[in-house]
Amino acid sequence: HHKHIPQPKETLLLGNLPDIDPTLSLLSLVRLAVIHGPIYQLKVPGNLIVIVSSQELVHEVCDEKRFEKLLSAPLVQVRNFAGDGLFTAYNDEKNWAIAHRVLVPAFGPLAIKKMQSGMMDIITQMLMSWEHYAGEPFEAADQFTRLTFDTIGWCAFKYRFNSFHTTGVHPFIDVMVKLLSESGQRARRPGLLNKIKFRSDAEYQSDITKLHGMCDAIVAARRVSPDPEAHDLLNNMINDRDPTTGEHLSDENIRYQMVTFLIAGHETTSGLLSFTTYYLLKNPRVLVKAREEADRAVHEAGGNLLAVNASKLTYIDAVLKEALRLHSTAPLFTVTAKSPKGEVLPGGYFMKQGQSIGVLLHQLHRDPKVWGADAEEFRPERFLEGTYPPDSFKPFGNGARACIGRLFAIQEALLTVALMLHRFDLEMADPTYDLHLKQTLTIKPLDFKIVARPRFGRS
Ligand code: MNH
Repeated sequence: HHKHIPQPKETLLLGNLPDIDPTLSLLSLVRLAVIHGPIYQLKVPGNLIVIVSSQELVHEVCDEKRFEKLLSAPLVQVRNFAGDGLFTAYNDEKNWAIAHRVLVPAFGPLAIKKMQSGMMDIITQMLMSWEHYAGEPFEAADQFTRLTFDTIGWCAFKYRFNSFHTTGVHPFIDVMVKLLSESGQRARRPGLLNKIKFRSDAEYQSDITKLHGMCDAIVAARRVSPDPEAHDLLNNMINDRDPTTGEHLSDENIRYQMVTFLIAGHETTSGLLSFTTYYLLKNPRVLVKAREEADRAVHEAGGNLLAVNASKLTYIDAVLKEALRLHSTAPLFTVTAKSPKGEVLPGGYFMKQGQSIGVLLHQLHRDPKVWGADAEEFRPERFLEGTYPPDSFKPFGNGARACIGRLFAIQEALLTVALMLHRFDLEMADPTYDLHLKQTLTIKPLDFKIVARPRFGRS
């Protein structure tokens, strides 16, 4: 017989809904894991979710022969504008397999290396804007969001958002952020209510039309004037054939991939850079070592930023991993049992097919059996010292549905951290600041402000 899954006490009408803070559900899920252990279930109206968070259980649900990605409720809403793009496609959708085969090489090491000059272009713009702040505090997450958006726009489709030339944000970004937040809310409302709220539904639909229009215009322009030297993802999507079927991506699917790269590619990386900066400033010992590595890399490149060898930044790489361990900016991914007969997890817990199982990275990455007694400490060396058991570190998700953009993200973050440490002395605007989180689809530090002063005088 199957074992009962721990569950917080339910209320009569709302089930476990009162246990979850809608503005910061991550911390509610973490609190419940501390109380109820590495597996528990929550009943929310119309849904039952199981949350797992030990290496032992996560290793089990990462077995792709038995478990597969399940689109969570907010991701189903994101399909309204990201369609069958890679991130929101169902596992058996034909366009997922085609786009995956076309895009894996486009996100591979050689292609990403070619994007270094594009990345440096935007990083340099950001650092110039920091000089203009001239010692005035600014919000780290705001700067890094401009950076990652502009980088995706420029490296993926040679489009300039020019976020460092305006105080506001580009209409594209505005529409996108609205759509993402509305999707979260729609996921929490019963379907009928979404239709009844005419005003907001009309605005939602018109925002989707605008977003698609902007993407379609970029594709149309590239078709009219091809740019074989662009070395961007748009060229891959227009020109490359699927090696298996020989098919090209359709214009509609290209549009969905563009929306997907903008969603998946900017908030996660900007959150990573924000948390990394926070931890560097909280841990001066780590900052000193990271800066030595950055100075050495710039020196070895003879000051030529395009020649900086990102693959030599091994300590900064460990710093990024350690930041992702403590705060995975995509804090949860969701899987389900593949077999109609369901699966039994270690401990005797039965998971029926279709039952959503959320992997809670925050707790997984602190599993004391894996990370030891100093799991809460920021200590990048742990990633240089040894190896960890399989599926104990999953900030980029799992298997075939894992992040396709991880090399892109890591190279962008490595170069950004190295350059900002090389060029600036940084400090917290408020030395007493303690980490607070802000959650949308992803997490970021809330109200984290820094001060940057050029190390070598104005350049
Ligand atoms: Mn990314 C999938 C985390 C940067 C494009 N990404 C995922 C998943 C996680 C993830 C977790 C799995 C989601 C799931 O199982 O439902 N991604 C990250 C993190 C960073 C990141 C933590 C940065 C740090 N991702 C990027 C960047 C891009 C990108 C940059 C694009 C330029 N990610 C994707 C795409 C997918 C994905 C596309 C979906 C892949 C697939 O299912 O085929």
